[in-house]
Formats: sequence, C-alpha cells, structure tokens
Amino acid sequence: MQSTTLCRFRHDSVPGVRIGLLTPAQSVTDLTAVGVLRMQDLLDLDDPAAEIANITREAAVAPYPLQTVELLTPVEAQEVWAAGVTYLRSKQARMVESEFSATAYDRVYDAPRPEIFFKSLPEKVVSPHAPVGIRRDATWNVPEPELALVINSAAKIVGFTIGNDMSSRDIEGENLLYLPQAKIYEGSCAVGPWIVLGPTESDARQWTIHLEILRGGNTVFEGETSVSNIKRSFAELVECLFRSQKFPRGAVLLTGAGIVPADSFTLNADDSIIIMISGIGTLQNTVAVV
Ligand code: DO4
Ligand code: MG
Repeated sequence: MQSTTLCRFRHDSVPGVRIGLLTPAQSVTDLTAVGVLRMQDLLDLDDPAAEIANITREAAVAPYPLQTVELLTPVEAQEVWAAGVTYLRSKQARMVESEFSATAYDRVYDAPRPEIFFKSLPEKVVSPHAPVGIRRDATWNVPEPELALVINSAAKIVGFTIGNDMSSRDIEGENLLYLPQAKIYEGSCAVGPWIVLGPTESDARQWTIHLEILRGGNTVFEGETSVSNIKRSFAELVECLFRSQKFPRGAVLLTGAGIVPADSFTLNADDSIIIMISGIGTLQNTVAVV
C-alpha cells in the first residue's frame, strides 16, 4: 500500500501555519514553501498524491526533523461530524448507561439510517498534545477513540486520520436530548496527528485501534478493537452525511467508538489519552476541566 502523509504545522524558523509532507525518514517537507497554501486544494484533486510527488520532485527545500515542528490538527476548514453506535460494543455500553434511552440505541444499530451528528467547527478542533476538555458539570467522562474519514468536497474519501469524540456519559445517559451537551463543548474534539492518503476502505479495515489512558504515568485503562468491527460501510456513512447537504470545504467524519472503558471509569484532569491506529500513528492529548 503506497501512502502519502500530510500535516499542518508551525516551525520557529518560518511564519504562520504550514502544510507539510511527512517523509519516510520522519521529517517534514514544507509544502507551503513551494506554493501550497491550502490543504483543501490538494484534497480536491483527482490524484493528490501524484500532484504532491510532482511539486516535491523539483523542490529544493530541506525538510525539518519531525521533533522540531509543532503539529497542528490536520483539520483545516472542514466541519467535523461523527457517526454513532456503529460498533456492537458502543450499542451495549450505551444501553447499560441509560435504561431510558436503551431502545433508541438498540434500534439505530440496525436501522437503515445511521446515527450521524455534528461534532465540531474546524477552529475548535484540538491539536495533538493540546488539552481536551471534560465538562465541569459532568461526573462521568470518557474519550472515544475513532477512525476519522477525510472527505473532499466531491464526497470522496481521500484519507484517514484519528479522532477523539470526548463524551460526558452521565449527561448523555440522563436524557438522549442532552446529546449535544454531552458531545459538543470546549475541547471535546481532537483530530490528528496527520492525514494518510492512499489506503482504501479494505486496507483500513485491517487496522487496529488502541487506547491507553495514563494517570500520573501509570496505565489506568487500556483497550483495543479492530476497524473491521465497524458495522456499516464507509460509503454508506458518507452517502448519508452528504445526502441533503453540501460541504464546499470537505468534511471529516468520525466513524464511532468500539472501545469503552468499564462503567466505573471516568477521566480526571491531567490524565493522558493515547490513541494509536496501526495504519496512521498516534494522537495524544492531556485532559483539562472546562
Ligand atoms: O448516541 C450516542 C453517541 C454514539 C457515539 O458517539 C459512538 O458510538 O461513538
Ligand atoms: Mg463517538
């Protein structure tokens, strides 16, 4: 599988936000220095990887070592949406969370129409290593480690990244009508560390998703699932998202959570959340109360 990895970053030696190409040697080639001002223009091309190869063939720019750049979320201008109850584990956990809403979760898992909800404006998305939020009025907070589809304005899946759909389970469980409050608040959505272009859906379905939560340096939760456990096809989710709506800047769609910590677990301030997807990399954030 041939892949091309794009990121957004800052570097002390140059002004502003840059678009970067991650090289196999773990360095970052500055595509902005050779004229790429918006990632969207690449993602909307028929073959972004070929265009990037063209641009960089002649480019005489020395790459930056990865550890010297500040990675920003690769979400540039896209709205972030999320699919829900796409894994059996998610359905089961939510039915336990709330007797009141159990029927709704049970029905949506098998219904022709998937659950899809708005998650974040692009400017509110949290970058790698920045703090994600837990609400100060919530008592039961979890991360949701999810594969994220990067979709261009023509509704084509052009790449993959990692999303964290932070959720307040007590608020969601109290009443399903509170879902937007459980899901959308300061720091509730992290996406990164970069976008991998090239893999197909069947490549991605071979990946594993791993979640580890550290507290004071010790592991307090660890779990793993496979992307192949997602019940619905990516095409089905994207078709539904774009059915009666246009996304001129493209969209990012989180595909649901298949790892849910035990019901006794809740996040604390200063916990570290590490999400690893085998074909992509690692998204790490700390937790802050908001
Ligand atoms: O309906 C609740 C949200 C579901 C969700 O976020 C998930 O399954 O990942
Ligand atoms: Mg979710």
